[in-house]
Amino acid sequence: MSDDHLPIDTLRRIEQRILWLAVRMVDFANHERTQAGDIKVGGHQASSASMVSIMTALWFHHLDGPDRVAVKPHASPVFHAIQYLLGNLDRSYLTTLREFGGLQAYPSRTKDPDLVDFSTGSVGLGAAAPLFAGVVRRYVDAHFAERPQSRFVSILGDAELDEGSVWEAIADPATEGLGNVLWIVDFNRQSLDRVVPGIRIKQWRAQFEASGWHVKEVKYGERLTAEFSAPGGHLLRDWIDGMPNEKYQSLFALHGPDLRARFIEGAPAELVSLIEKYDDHTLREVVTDLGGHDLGSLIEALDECDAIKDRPSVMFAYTVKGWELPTAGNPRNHSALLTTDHIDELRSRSGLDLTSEWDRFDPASAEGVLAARRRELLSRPARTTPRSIDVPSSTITHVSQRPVSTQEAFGRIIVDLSKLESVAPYLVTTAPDVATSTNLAGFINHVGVFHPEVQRAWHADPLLKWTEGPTGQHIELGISEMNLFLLLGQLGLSWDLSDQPLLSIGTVYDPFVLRGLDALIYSVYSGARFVIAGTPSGVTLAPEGGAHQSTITASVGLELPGLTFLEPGYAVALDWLLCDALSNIGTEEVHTATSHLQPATSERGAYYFRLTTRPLDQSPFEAARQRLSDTVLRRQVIAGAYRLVDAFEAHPELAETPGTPMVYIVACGAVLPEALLAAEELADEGIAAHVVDVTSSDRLYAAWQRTVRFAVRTAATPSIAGTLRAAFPDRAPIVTVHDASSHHLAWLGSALGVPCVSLGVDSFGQSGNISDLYAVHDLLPGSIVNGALAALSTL
Ligand SMILES: Cc1ncc(C[n+]2csc(CCOP(=O)(O)OP(=O)(O)O)c2C)c(N)n1
Ligand SMILES: [Mg+2]
Repeated sequence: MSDDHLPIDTLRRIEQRILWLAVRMVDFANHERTQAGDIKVGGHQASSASMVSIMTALWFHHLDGPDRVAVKPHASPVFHAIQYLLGNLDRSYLTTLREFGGLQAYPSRTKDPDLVDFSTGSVGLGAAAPLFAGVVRRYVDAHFAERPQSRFVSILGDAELDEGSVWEAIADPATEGLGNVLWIVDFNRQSLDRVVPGIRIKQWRAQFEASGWHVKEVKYGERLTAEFSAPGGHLLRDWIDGMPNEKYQSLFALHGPDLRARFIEGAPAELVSLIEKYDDHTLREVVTDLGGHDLGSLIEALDECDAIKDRPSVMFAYTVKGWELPTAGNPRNHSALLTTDHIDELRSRSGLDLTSEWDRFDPASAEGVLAARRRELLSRPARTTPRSIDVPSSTITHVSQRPVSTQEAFGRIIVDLSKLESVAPYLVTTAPDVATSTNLAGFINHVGVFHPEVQRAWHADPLLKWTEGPTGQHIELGISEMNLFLLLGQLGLSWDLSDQPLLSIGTVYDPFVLRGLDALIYSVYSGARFVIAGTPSGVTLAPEGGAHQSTITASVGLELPGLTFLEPGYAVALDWLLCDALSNIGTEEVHTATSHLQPATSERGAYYFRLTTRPLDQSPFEAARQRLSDTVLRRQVIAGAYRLVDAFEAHPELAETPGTPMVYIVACGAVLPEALLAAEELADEGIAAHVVDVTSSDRLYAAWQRTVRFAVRTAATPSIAGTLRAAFPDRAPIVTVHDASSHHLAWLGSALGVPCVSLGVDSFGQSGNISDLYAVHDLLPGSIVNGALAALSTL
């Protein structure tokens, strides 16, 4: 599009107003809202200023309603200023930046009052998220009716490119060929601490191009470009291009002869005489004319990237951090705040005074008319009816007579679900190169692997049909666990970003949950709903050794908000829990204007199943089913714990002996057989040991915390939560046993108000067999018996 058709002057006035509002929001929060002695509020005026032109071009010209954008964390004030000018944010919010209940420091999908598409904050993750949203949209379009065309845009800081997550994302074949993805790098050559040394664009360009991206540089503004074409202009170009970043940035703080003197330091005589034609003022205007602040150049470049339909585009928009502010280009400007004098000066330069400083544009002005038009064009229809996917409450109809591991059962349950008409279309799995070794092969055989084009199979494997094409329902990734959690996060937001609920399931070796942890946190913080299975886990995968054994993952699962942690040991318990989780994920809530402001409970988010390859004899669970009935047992399994063995039912003689000591053995997952054997040994000693299988420490802990918090808030005596009471009806000491950190279940003693001995894995593992390693970590029945005796002795 040519400049003639653009309302450039109107856009410039809008750009100036956005700059003002963004800077003033931070200023108000720091200088007017805070009291002396308060903790510093902070905010980023310079980082915001850097992005003002790019974001003006996007929201006031380029974007359409279906487009989705991730905004660099430190440009949050710019985003909210734009939403305010468009009429999507109430004026009262402008003075609430970083205030409790106000505008968030960094854009948040779940906490900001205006509609944020992607949360950002941990640099390099929000930046990559739109690429994975593009992967999800490609999948949704291939499997369901095509959605209105969206562009997935990321506007990121240049220092975000230091994060490996960015490069992992663009290198994965699953993200190839997405013509609707655009990244705009705010290329201000500054990070938090410094002006970044060296000219890195060549390296970055090569890396993006090697990954199949279209690269566009918007380096100079129209003014400077024109000067380059004038006679001798190549000298000017070579001189600026070859100048170190630090020197170039320092020009922004200089004026008059000082700027000229710095600019020509070390310059050839021809250049010095060439620039004599500019007076000092013009020289400054010319040499600081960067493309990332030239709306015409930006809009032209955006159109050029749009025209590239077969691959993603990245645009390097050269900007200056602190554009139009006295802090421009200063290496220390990251958190610098303008003084009151500077704010006064910017206010009047923006044509405002104290009475009009927070105003929107006059609706009759050209800016007001454009804002109203853009608001209408960018508006999105609100969904009014929830959709739900009908997931059954169980799939297993026949219980295996042979021992079965939870990993094996998991694979079979997913295959069974994929045979159900009501569920099958929505199932999608993904794994970082561990699909076959985490038991997804059966599902893959049944539904195939996703690829935008049908791929020829070169190898026929009778056990695994790796058929790739647009109908496949498994998305295979390279080994990056960061990519796994970024993709799961976007699959888990598909109900919002692609208007399609999905039942998304990922698998990963359990220890490597921690390898992708930041992306997992990012995704659950964003409100994504998915299932992740960490398998195999713990020292139970004994020969694999310490590098593959997980110990703290269970605690991560329990402690992370927005994620429910589950560790069943038996196949039917897993079946019930998985169906329940998928059913929750498949139930869409109606989005109301304020529903995104409600605190997210973990039950609205993601589910983490920690599984094992150790086959367990299923008969103890079947006995509990007989004893309790499916209805009661299912309720208790889902609530987090049930009594697997009732010592008095197993050994009626113990009930008949007055004063029989009683203890609870509390265990999760793979170690249940040792707990059962220990209970038998204790019975031989005349001690009644009930075995409690904890299927979700997370839900038990949440139940305990609910009663405790209620007591704290109402100054009442806490009661024992119903879930805990059902599994632990009597008061007795407990010993906890877990193939994970002993700390994970240690709180149960406090929750029940009884002595507690906790056994678990508190050091790095090593290779061996299960009994070698259980012996080292005191998980064998003999140690559990001793643990029970120790707990009893402290009563
Ligand atoms: C993962 C992570 N590490 C560190 C930070 C702290 N941090 C915030 S901004 C920033 C530098 C960002 O530079 P850039 O992306 O170039 O943005 P600019 O401020 O230049 O606009 C750093 C290190 C963070 N937010 N996230
Ligand atoms: Mg930067």
